Amino acid sequence: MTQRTLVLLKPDAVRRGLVGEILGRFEAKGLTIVAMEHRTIDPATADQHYAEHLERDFYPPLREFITSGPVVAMVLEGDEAVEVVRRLNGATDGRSAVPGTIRGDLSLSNRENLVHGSDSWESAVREMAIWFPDLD
Ligand code: 3AN
Repeated sequence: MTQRTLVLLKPDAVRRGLVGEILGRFEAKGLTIVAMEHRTIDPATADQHYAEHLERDFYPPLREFITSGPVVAMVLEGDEAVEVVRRLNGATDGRSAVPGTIRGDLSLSNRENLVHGSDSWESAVREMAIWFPDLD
C-alpha cells in the first residue's frame, strides 16, 4: 500500500553534515521525496509535533535540541512508507540501534538520534498537517 510519512533530519544531522548520507539511504531504498524544506522551528511548533511527550522528563531538553538549529523536514512516499522508514531509522537509542540502520551506524545518543519518522499512519497524517499544511 503506497503511503506517506513525515521525516525530520534533526539539527544534529544538519550540523554533522549527514543530510546527504541519510537522504541517500531513503532514496536508495526506493522512497520518493514529495515535499522537503530546511527550517528552524520555534518552541510552539516543537510542542505541537511532540504533543504526546510534553509531560515526559526528557521533553524539555528534547525541545531545546529540536529548536537548536535547522532541520530538514520532508514527506516521503512509498509502499508501507511508515514502517519502512522506522526500520531504516532503527531503535530510538543510537547506542543500541542495530548496525545497518541510520541510528545504528551514525548515532551514539538517545536524544541526538538524527532522524524522526512518524510512528503510525495516524501520526503521519497529524504531523504532515503541522509541517506541510498545503500539501495535498
Ligand atoms: P522515535 O523517534 O524512535 O519514535 P519516540 O517517539 O519514543 O522515539 O521519542 C521521540 C524522541 O524523543 C526521540 N527521537 C528521542 O529524540 C527522544 N527521546 C525518547 N526517549 C528519550 C529518552 N529516554 N531520553 C532522551 N530522549 C528521548
